[in-house]
Amino acid sequence: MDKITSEIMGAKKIAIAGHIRPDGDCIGSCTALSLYLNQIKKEFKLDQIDVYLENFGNEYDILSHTKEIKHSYETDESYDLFISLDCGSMDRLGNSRKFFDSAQKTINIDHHISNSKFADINHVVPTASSTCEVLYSIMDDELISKEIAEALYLGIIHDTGVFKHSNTSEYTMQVAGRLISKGINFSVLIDETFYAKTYMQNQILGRCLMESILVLNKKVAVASMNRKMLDFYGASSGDLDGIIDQLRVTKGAEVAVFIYEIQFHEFRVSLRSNGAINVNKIAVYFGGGGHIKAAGCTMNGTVHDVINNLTPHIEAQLKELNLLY
Ligand SMILES: [Mn+2]
Repeated sequence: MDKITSEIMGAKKIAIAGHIRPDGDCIGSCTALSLYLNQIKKEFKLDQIDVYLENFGNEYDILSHTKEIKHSYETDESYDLFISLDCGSMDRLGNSRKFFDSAQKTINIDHHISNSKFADINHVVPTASSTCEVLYSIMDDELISKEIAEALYLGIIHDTGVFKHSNTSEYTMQVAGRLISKGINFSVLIDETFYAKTYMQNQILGRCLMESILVLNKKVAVASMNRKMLDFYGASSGDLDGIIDQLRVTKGAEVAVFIYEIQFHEFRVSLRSNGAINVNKIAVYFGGGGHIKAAGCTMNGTVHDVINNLTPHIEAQLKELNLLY
């Protein structure tokens, strides 16, 4: 912890970035840290704090200062310090990788069990629900404003599925309690960023569920979206949030699989487990990663290739646990 503080103290220009296709925890943690650093800017003699993230949905504009997040990477800026948040590996930094490469020092703050500890200083807490929870634990509670609390709370609710997933700990709830004490409107944050769906998002959810299939003795629920369908709806990755969660609660299913085509014959694969199956192991095998119950990877081929390549790995674990028949 002291290391992180001393690196921040020694830096003038700081870049903050998260993973590609940013989610709530990624956006929340980047926003919270930049607000926090701005708060201590004078005292720490920081000159410039820039946040870089790929485009994300406007539901996150409910947070303060998301408008100041940079989405363009075409700049010659280089930084004294680069802080990576919620990102398990260097390649998941996407376009902000160049700022990582050119920075004097790098810090990696995360909670993914698969984190490859790619920075100079790595603070990875796999038991934490979210990167926002990790950030809270290293921040001075007294310096956490209402705006910072909103950003941290948003990240926690997104990664815990509103305190539903098993990554929610006693500490998570204590942190959430502290954040609530800052006067945030948590009901609005939860509804508008987590549950609210556009008509198009609802249509896609409905279609994915309608066309989903059960395989491996109904233990695995699978849904997919190809490029043509995504283009038809004008959907981006953020419009697909929640589909995997609905698949996971299919009665009898141990694993949920949701795949969508990023570009021709290249699929983003999301995996969720109800506890018995370690989906991180499967995602890591295919070059991805995440958590035991929630992981993802990128795979190539047709939809059928992807499913056919994936299922033997789920089958093997189901067999090992005598869960298949
Ligand atoms: Mn996260």
